[in-house]
Amino acid sequence: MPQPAASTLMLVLGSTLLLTACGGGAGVKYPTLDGAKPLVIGHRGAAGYLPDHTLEGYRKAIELGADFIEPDLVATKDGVLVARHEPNITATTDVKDRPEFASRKTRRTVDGVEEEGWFVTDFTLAELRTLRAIQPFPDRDPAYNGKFQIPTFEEVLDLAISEGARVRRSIGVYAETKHPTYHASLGLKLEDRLLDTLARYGYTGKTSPVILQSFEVSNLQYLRSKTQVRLVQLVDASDINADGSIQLAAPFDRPYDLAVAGDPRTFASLLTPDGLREISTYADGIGPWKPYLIPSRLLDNDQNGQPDDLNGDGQLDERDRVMMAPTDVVKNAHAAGLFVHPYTFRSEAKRLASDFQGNPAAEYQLFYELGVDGVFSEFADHATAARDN
Ligand SMILES: [Ca+2]
Ligand SMILES: [Ca+2]
Ligand SMILES: [Ca+2]
Repeated sequence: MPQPAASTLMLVLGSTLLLTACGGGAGVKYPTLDGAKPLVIGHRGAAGYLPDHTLEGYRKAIELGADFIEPDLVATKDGVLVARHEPNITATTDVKDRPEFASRKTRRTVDGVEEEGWFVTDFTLAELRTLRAIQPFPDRDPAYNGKFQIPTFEEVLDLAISEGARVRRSIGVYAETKHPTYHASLGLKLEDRLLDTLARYGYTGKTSPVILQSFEVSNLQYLRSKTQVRLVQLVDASDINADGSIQLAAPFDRPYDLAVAGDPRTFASLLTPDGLREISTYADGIGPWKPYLIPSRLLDNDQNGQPDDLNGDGQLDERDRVMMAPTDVVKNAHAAGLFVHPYTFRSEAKRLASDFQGNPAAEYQLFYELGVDGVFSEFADHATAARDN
């Protein structure tokens, strides 16, 4: 292995030893913005185990130790906020197998990209209730496909309250406004519906058990003018190149509201010191794709111009990547007063860089040592174990 990979591996091992030496858990002082231990956010619920965005999945995340559950919010035709990763529900529900909705299949343009399928915005809540969720990752357990309904945002809030009381922990709700510009174009703006719902629960302050997140900018600025609940600017990219540099291709190159407005800022420019200071005028934290914090690269040790299949399994995936040195994004974000919650942590061996040798704890340790304030995890049990044990 060349030098960078070897030194990164030593950093991983060193981190593990440091936390172990401190006894883990309560005795550890984490280099977070406020010194508190990092939050574990149950990404889409417990997506590693159960279909995304179901009450059963959120309950499982809480059971596995998540501090927050993470509904993505889209609006129904009759204006109800429900939890789905996308307006397009072709991959996450059994809608394509429902003859009664066959005629609902259509084409819609989301963030400048035309998609075919079934869209939440063409269904009333009552109609959506008849559908059942399915696991969108083909390599994950399909045993629960067809069993669980699509929940409303209110049901998610209620679940956090009732399960929090049951497990005697504060359970927060970390809600994402999905495709705000798309929803506004259909006359189904998300923000006031969201604020009205939160107000009914008394969630209007910085200490409310709620965090709101968006990949767009202007809707966060609007939310900031109306509420003091914590806000997070998500920061996306289209991919990571072989050399570890971030790839920015539309529509994942910049917030879609900025694209529509002709604003030249990219997601990467949001993470410069100036960009972070600008974010701090309307948000409390950032949610960057994790390669912005610690990139990884493919190797070409045999110098044949092609990336090397490090583990020799005939395909190129995360296992063939090596972690690189951390960037200054966490340091600069903290300097701007912003907390940092990177996404997405997934435990499957093929989703872990070679440095971690199939052990998800090693990845969490590396990011916790860097000072992240929370992690979006699809395996909350692994995230909390790496933090607390
Ligand atoms: Ca999300
Ligand atoms: Ca090669
Ligand atoms: Ca491989």
